[in-house]
Amino acid sequence: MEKNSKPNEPLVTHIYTADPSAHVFAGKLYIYPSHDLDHDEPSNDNGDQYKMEDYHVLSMDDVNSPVVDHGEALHVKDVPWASKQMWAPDAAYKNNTYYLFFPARDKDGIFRIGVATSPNPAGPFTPEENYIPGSFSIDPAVLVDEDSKAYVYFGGLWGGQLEKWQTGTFVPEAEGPAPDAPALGPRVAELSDDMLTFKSEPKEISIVDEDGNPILASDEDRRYFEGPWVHKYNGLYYLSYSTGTTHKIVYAVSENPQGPFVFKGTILTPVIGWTTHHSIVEFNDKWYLFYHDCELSDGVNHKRSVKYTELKYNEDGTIQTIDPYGD
Ligand code: FUB
Repeated sequence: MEKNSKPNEPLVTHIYTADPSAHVFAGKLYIYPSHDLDHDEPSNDNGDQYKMEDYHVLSMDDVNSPVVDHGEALHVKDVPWASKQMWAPDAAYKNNTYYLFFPARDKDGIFRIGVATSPNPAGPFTPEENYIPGSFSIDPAVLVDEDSKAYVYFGGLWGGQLEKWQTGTFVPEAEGPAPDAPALGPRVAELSDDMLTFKSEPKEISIVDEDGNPILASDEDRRYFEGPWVHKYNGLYYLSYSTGTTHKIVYAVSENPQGPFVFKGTILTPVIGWTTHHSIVEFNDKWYLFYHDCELSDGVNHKRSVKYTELKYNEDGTIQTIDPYGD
């Protein structure tokens, strides 16, 4: 049991945590983070330093309550298809079951997305034998819509391998699009009713500017990099994501869960550390941004800590930009 949580402070300090996916389940806040390992090995652009092996689920009765670490919820050694790198997960509730969606490298080193289930939001979770057929890349985020349809959004550049799937198959040497070509978008797939497979092949999401022109690959302040999250506000779908190399969380809006999404602006300015990754959740009539940074580890990129802060909308539905170190 940790001390009471406070905005912009690590939720827990006994382990490093990152990539928080926050949900309200059974009236409580549950956070599904990555569990960063405390090692001192070198870093590279392939993300080999992110060598996470398991997941811990955190929960809070309220945003000012102590945070409970429910212990190990799933370990890579128990996932028959996975070899390493249990990266950013998400969770969903449907069919009286909690589903943990997670990426990991398969035995050939290719990132895939798996599912594990539990009757309890804190796990432990039992993994399926194989990854979701047709899945690839990283950072799954699941939206269960008001009509009960469920969508999984995913994809990440560089270590996340998204650019290697441009032809529909894995091409190890493939690079991203030319600077003046449309940027790669995240992928979306509707999930089957049992949440274990894709209903159809994943589609690429288009992100456009206010004039309807695709955001270009060279536009690193706005183009998609990794870490998608979709939430609904006033009937609109908000797709937020990391811009990677420019270290922002930005967002785009659509009337359709599968897009196209129109770019709107910045939610979170850069945090301490290379990666930025977030989720957005409504709890007790307020909205919260969960994010991570590397303040606790003095800037070590692979030793991150999950934090939260309140998120506010303007009258027109746009989101107010958050500076995590402002007053
Ligand atoms: O935690 C490993 C990777 O770092 C995640 O999958 C990315 O979103 C980035 O946060």
